[in-house]
Amino acid sequence: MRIAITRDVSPAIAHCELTHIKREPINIKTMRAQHRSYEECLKDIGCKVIRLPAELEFPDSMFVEDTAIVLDEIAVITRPGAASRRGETSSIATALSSYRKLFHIEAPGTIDGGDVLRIGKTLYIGMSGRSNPEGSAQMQRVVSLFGYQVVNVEVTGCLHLKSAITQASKDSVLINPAWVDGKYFKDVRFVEVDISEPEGANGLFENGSLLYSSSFPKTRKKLIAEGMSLRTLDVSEIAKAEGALTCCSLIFNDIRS
Ligand code: CIR
Repeated sequence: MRIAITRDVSPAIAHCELTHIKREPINIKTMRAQHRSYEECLKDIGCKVIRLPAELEFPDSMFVEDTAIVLDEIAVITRPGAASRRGETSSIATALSSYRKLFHIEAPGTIDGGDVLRIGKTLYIGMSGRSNPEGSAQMQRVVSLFGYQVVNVEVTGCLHLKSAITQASKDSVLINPAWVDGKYFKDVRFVEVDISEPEGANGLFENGSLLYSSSFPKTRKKLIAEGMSLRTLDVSEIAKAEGALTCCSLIFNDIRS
């Protein structure tokens, strides 16, 4: 069984962090409806969704991906790069503690989960404005105990590594080569975003399906032509908070069952 932890939209979402986009009014009802459809889609493809309650004091707390890296063996609770987001991790640690033994990234290390792309036993970690070499070194010390290797990846022009590259199928990745160099990634096939859709590299590959945003129709066409099995979602309101598909969940195996 696959578990997907999500968190309800914070009533304070209007005060979210923004780095690469301009602030626009967010319609919280629309955002919540898009978030519900996202959760429904996860259920449809076989996940058990556990929605944590909204956190008023943490505007960005719906973006649970950034707070932990969950592997089959352990979970690493991150120390998010944005100071406003550090308090989000304690309720996530509580939620994960019944599923995994926990490790923690400590100061001065920082890691956002959005910077960690796992492919097999390799964790690619984006050296973005949010994750630093000290955080990555701490991650390496922990995960190497379980046979994983860590590769630091340079990213430019976007928030996180997974703004620039995500898994699109078992053997392929969707990439915006303007934001990350493909040279780091071994044994994968590359599908490039359409040049007019630079923000289109974040898809969520889960249980054989690729959840993908309706905001990037040209890239979507390419993915369909490549034979991907797509589930298209409107996440345009979530994008106003600089969030995308992977950010809204933490998905892992329930190894207790
Ligand atoms: C932030 O800047 O932290 C949020 N407004 C967006 C976080 C998106 N998270 C992700 O891509 N993993």
